[in-house]
Amino acid sequence: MYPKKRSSEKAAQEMIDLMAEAGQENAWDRLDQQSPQCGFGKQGVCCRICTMGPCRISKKAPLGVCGADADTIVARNFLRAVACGVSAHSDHGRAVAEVFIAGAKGEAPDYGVKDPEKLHRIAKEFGVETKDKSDKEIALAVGEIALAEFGKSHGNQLMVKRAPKPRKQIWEKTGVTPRAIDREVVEAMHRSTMGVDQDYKSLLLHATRTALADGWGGAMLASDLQDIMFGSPTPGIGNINLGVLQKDQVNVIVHGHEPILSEMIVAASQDPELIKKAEEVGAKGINIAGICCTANELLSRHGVSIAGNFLCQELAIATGAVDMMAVDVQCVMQGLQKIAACYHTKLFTTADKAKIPGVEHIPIQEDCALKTAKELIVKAIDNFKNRGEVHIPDDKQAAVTGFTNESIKYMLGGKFRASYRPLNDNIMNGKIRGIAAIVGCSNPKVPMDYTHVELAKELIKNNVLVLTTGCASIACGKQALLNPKEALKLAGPGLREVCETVGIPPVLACGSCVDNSRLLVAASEIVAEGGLGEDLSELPLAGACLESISEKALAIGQYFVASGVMVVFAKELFPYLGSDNVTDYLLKDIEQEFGGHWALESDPAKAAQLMLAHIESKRDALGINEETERKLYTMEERRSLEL
Ligand code: NFS
Ligand code: SF4
Repeated sequence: MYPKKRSSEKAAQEMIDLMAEAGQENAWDRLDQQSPQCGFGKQGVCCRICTMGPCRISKKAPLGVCGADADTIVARNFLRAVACGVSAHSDHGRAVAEVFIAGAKGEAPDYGVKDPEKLHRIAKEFGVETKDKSDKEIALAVGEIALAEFGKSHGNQLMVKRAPKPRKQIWEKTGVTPRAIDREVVEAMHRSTMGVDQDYKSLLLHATRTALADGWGGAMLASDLQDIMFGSPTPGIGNINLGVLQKDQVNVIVHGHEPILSEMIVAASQDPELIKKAEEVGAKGINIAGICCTANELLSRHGVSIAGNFLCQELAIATGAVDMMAVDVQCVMQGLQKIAACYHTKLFTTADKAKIPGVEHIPIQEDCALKTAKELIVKAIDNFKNRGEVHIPDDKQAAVTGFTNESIKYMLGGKFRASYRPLNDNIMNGKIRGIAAIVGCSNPKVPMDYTHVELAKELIKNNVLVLTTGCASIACGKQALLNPKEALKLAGPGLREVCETVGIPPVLACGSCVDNSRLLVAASEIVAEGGLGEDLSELPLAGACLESISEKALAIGQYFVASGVMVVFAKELFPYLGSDNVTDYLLKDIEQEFGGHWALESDPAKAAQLMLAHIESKRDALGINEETERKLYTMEERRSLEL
């Protein structure tokens, strides 16, 4: 079904070939060594949560030692994966909240308030008194409330208030309104230990609650606090792909997720003294580039180039041009240590939560973050002279990124009458059929970027506006889909007309994976704008993640489903199909409760058809298809009369 190559994109393929010639191993080679992979694991029917096991469910042995059946084991595995994904996003959110508070207290002098307007907006939302208070005082109050969301003993997630009323009622009725984030995760772990919750539906319902604590909690807080602290993204241009590495400059790569590190590295790289130092070693400057979500954060806030997405991390080092790579948390391959040792790249871990044996650890501490970032850059400069042979693929694409629920509104309606009205009108009149979210990673089981790009092309051709985040967004960027001039050529006439009028590409890069929560807020505001139903589940909206690696993707999928959205996932990358009951629930029955459901399809063309059919069915239900058809019919009539 997939094209038989490792990457659908030229630069990566070039580096993969080069690594093969040099005898260097990467994720694709290790996948080959791991193949064939365990069939029980692929079905989610392996349980090793107690020492009577590990138990593997088969026809011959349909029950674990404790008597647990496939339904329980698959549901428990699903719940645990969601809980891990939620923990990753939300612990990122917590780290941001802690630095935010330290900044407000003056204990982290390098972090401040860059978007006071948003600070005041969130303060109002949180019920924080702002009269006669300084921004720092307000930030402290906001930060304390945000931090409490992770572990408060009573009440529900505050951000849930942003959802449309019928949605909140559904969550109340089904008992899944998320409480403290930590509590949902702890309860997930408790329920899924040996001998606790053994009803697959009950387990899956808690997976929903846990996921909602992320989408409408931890991840949403992360995005909002980062906006206040580092500035809200606004649409701007940058470059994406390995070709952003510079032969004649000191190349520094920041890789991971939390802007707490990468923002400081960017600031440090602009220090005139360090630039001078770089020149002294024969470099023309200091070039910062990002990998993974931290890259999305930096491009959308500062126009900093993106070297690539998840599977590019080893390839970047193999160019021989990366003088230093600083990583923090999540999606960092341990394989980097080996490859960095083979080339000249200095690799550093910076988060105390994430260390790698054989890699020097230089923690970024909030009270002296900029100073540490400068030290890291000095190490890169000192390493410039150690470069061996350099091979940088000649590929990069200009990309417009930086779309948020706020900035899309501004683009549509202008700063003074920012509104989703024009978007709603164009969905209602059928120029735009609907909205699709394309999210996710890159996985060596799929030719890199292939599904994200093909799916996006198919959807925009059919007049669907695409919003994208994470590594999917970088994939689209590498293949010119975030470049308005190129991408609009591929868009259907209605979508093209609207995008040209507003001045946006047909694929909107909305940031990192925690920023998926921005899509929920945007969708809620589209509902509030009117004309497209009362709830998120009524919108002509669908989501897809056809290349994923991470439990985070599962958490995102589950909170989208629980928010009323259909989510298409690649069947091969969904290891929870070993129970018919769990499959039936996630693919069908869950829709009756939440209005959204999972769908499984690996082929991007077929996934696009599923999404288009879903979007049209929602349009039918809203009655907006009838109207456009009637109008067209009258036009035809008029024309025939004229003839
Ligand atoms: Ni999302 Fe970001 Fe990329 Fe996947 Fe990893 S970087 S949080 S998990 S691989 S999109
Ligand atoms: Fe086996 Fe049950 Fe223990 Fe799981 S909990 S390992 S199924 S005995």
